[in-house]
Amino acid sequence: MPRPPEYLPFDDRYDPGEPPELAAQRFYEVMRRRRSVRSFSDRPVSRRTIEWLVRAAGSAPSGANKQPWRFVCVQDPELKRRIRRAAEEEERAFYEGRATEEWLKDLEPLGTDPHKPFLEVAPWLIVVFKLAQDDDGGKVYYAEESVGIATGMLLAAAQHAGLATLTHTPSPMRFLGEVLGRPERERAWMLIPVGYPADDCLVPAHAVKRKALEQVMVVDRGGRA
Ligand code: IYR
Repeated sequence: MPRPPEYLPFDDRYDPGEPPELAAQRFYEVMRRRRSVRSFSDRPVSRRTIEWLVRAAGSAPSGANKQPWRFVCVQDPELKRRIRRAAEEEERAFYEGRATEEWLKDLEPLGTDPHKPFLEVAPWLIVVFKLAQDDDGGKVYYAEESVGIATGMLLAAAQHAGLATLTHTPSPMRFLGEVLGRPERERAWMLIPVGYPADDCLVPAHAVKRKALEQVMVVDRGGRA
């Protein structure tokens, strides 16, 4: 016989202390100022800070609450050097042939290239892994969606703390599991440098543009034509 689930009263509710319309706007005002940064300062960020970011990410919802993620936080200069070297090798192959013409054209306004010095300069690299299997060998569900949500929450937590991030996806990313000695069931999913932007940090104007609300939001008209 299946055991009935245990339930708890939901009494630790978050109250923003202001109407939702204001709270939602204030959050937007924080998030809209997030930029993907490719020029980092070497200003340190405490391990405690990174722990809070990972706690925030780990509070994400996930399929059957399996929490199919691992956040490997790298600060060791030698590991960062090895990650940079391997990432740049993949990126060279990408820019020099693997990428389609169309892809390269789409990247032009961002000004990206195979050089990734930020992988050594940023004080932390958070390598997000997706678990293909739970740590106990059990199944995971909607792992892609779950890791995506958790990573989005990590980015939001960093922004809220005044820290810059980059959603970096060197492809293929297999080398990350190898360099970091992770088990086979952990699949490298995203590489996120975390730190402060360099004083002279520039961001591509193209990346600042966002679609208008009307382009991304559709509200039903209550069945009226
Ligand atoms: N991974 C490469 C290329 C790249 C791809 C996309 I899609 C971007 O939005 C940005 C860059 C690189 O990091 O340079």
